[in-house]
Amino acid sequence: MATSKQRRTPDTKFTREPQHKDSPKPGHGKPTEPDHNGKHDHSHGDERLLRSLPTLATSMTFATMVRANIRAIPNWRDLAWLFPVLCHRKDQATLTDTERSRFICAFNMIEADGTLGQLVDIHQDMHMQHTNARLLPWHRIYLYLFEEALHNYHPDVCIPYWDWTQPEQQHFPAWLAGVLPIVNTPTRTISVVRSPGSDAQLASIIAGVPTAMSRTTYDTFTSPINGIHGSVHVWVGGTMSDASVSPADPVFWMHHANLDRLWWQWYNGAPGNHQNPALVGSEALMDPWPYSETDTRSIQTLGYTYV
Ligand SMILES: [Cu+2]
Repeated sequence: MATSKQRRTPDTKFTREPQHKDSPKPGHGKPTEPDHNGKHDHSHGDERLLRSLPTLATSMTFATMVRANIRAIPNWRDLAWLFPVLCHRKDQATLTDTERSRFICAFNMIEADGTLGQLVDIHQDMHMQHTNARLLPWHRIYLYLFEEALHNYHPDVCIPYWDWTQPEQQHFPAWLAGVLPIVNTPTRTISVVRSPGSDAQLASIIAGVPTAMSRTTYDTFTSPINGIHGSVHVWVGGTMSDASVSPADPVFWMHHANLDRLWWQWYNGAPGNHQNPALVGSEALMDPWPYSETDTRSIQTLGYTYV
């Protein structure tokens, strides 16, 4: 049983999953279904979403009730503040105390309903989502599903990003230091622990970001980003340094939101950067979910943006 108490040695951290050239896991070769109206619907009526997050279909939170009856509410269109069209993922350093506690509250709620534990176990499974071109698109869907689960409790909560490219954020976010959840998965109980390295070590890991951002092909961009990604996991240490348990730490989501943000920034940057990962066949399927690489090309279509 892999718990955070059995910490792995650095050589097993984020390097032990095979390259995407390996034969795909059987049973995940289903083609994705066409979207309704050719447009991705990220409302809770999305069948793909309900299949991916069955708890959403069975839970009856305040948010679920309001959503179900929203058309019966007078002037429901004025409720955009409550259910914004795009989730605004903000820099963690800019969050108010209320925004921080609402994020942690929503995190704890999806731990309590079992969704988080299921997501953690899926991350442990081998979906060829690391050390290859699938890292960014696979985790884009993974974060999207996590955020949708948060919305079941707090429709206004979006995943904060930890912008470790900023020198003033090159340390572990202080407001999270005391947040050490115990996460139950269908198979395990994970007690989150950390042992962050020094600020200087983090700064030196991050020093490779500008070079990565200047690359003009997806592969040459994603390769150094992949390395920086893993190094930050190891720098945080403890639970974060072990891919079989890392999503139990809330900072996992904030770290990956920043990677996702950098990818989006790179994609919309210099002409020539608008490259999508060259994934074909089962590689392009973000298993175990029925989303494909093409579903990951627009963050607005997935329902969020970075501010
Ligand atoms: Cu990661």
